[in-house]
Amino acid sequence: MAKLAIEELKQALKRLPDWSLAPDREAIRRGFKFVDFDAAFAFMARTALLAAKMDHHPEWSNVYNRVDVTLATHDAGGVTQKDIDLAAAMDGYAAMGGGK
Ligand code: H2B
Repeated sequence: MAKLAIEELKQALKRLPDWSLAPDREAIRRGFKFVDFDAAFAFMARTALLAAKMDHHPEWSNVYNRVDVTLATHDAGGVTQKDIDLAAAMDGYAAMGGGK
């Protein structure tokens, strides 16, 4: 899968307003905040099942109710449609779990 050109990426990010371009590398980022650890971890569990199915995996860290996510396609050295699709799915799971 080929990485998106910068203009394509900016276009795609218009539909993902809570995500931004990482300043330091070719990746997109979003921080999620949940009501507590259980909600954050439920979100991570849903995402993990999808990531396994997609064979596409987030870089993320969790501290209590926060989950910080970076998405990039390592094989392509940048952001691909897979990252955009995973970001959109994560937005959906977060909304479902009361995440912001
Ligand atoms: N996840 C992400 N985010 N980027 C990749 O390039 C990638 C991946 N490659 N998950 C996959 C696994 C690849 O290593 C396997 C062999 O399909």
